[in-house]
Amino acid sequence: MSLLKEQLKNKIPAVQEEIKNLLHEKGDEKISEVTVSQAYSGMRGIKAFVCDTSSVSADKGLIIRGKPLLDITNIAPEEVFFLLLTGDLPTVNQMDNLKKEFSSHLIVPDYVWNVLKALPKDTHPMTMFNTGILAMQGESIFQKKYDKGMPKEEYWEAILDDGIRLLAKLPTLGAGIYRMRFNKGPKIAPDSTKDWAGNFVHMTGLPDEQGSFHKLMQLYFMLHCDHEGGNVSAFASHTVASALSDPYYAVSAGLNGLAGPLHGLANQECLKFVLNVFDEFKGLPSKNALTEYCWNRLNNGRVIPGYGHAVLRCPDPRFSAFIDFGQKHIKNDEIFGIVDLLFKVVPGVLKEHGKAKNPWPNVDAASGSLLYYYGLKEFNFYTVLFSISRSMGMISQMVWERALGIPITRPKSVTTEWIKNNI
Ligand code: CMX
Repeated sequence: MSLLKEQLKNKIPAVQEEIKNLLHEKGDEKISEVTVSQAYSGMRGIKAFVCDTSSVSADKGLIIRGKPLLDITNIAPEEVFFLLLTGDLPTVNQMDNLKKEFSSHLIVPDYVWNVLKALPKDTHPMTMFNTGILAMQGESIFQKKYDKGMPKEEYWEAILDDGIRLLAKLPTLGAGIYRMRFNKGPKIAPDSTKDWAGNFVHMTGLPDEQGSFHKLMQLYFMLHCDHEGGNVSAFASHTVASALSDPYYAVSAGLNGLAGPLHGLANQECLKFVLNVFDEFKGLPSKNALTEYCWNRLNNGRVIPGYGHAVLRCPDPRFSAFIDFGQKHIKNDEIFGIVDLLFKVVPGVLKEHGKAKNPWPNVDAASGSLLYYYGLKEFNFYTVLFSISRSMGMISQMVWERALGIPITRPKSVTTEWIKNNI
């Protein structure tokens, strides 16, 4: 048994017991009330379910298992996955063991590539990525064991087995799609001696003599790993998994939500916006010119991508971590300069505009300029990178939901007629 599974096996019974007692003591207490306007506006702010892998505070941002994000930006993606699942950072032994487990499941089956080759040449990389995941559904251990009558207590283990196998393949799938979709030549085989992010960099075929692109991808895959349970992708995958659809179905469902421009696709939209600024002004504009440019966009009824958030009310610490990286590694780059200037301009513009509740940058505002610098210029690929990372959070949440026996998601909707007659 893997050391990760062993650690979870040791932890789960105590958490099950704790929650049983909590339900006994406080089961009838209220944690939220729902107003009519919340019912018509994306259920914003309603506390309606539990997610322990991470939480998002309006004024501090992402906190992973009690650790504020900016305290742990140095850890590797494999470490953050262990942390999301167990609440602990792995020991050296546990980390080696997890890396070995990932390394033994790197190969994406040939039939997946054949399915992807059959798609139109201009298919969006997110469609290819999600199709690739769904095509592998027949590999699911959970589904096979379920068909044979697996007892409920074993669900979480089968979800974890599927989750590790799927996560291990995602850099291979993503990098293969990158090369296929953007005519970069034949796929590059994974290297089982490399770590998760390093393997991705290796398989893209992009140059990285100094190792800085590897460092960026480690940070990128770490920062995007989870954002509590209520965002579109996490909530979609949570809902689908609650029907006991296996992780291939549930992760792909979540990522279909991530592909929306108000969610993960904002990273593509954001770099597109930054490059448009660059083209318009043939370089870095003045502060006044950029302010006017932003107002024109708002007046045309378009959002400023990479700004605003449903929960955050401060600059996103994931944005700050990327800006720190940029200041260290690509300070004088002109595209990065525009991102930096937007940070000085957009919050003031959005405040004056008066609509967005949060005028500050989110995770998607800075990442594109860094990827672009390192040669990953095809911005409609960027949400695939977000997806590779966010799958860690979805899978961690799923493992715990099955371990705790959380039932099928089924909130009650009401009709407008009901509101008129009953409120
Ligand atoms: N630019 C312009 N208008 C914005 C805005 C922005 N960046 N952010 C919010 N607004 C507008 C909303 O469109 C809304 O307008 P209407 O009343 O006309 O519909 C109004 O301000 C109020 O919205 P809000 O309550 O502040 O924000 P929501 O919780 O409804 O939406 C989000 C949050 C992220 C979808 C929104 O801020 C947005 O569209 N941002 C730009 C896209 C983006 O960066 N998304 C990525 C988020 C992070 C991620 O999931 O990856």
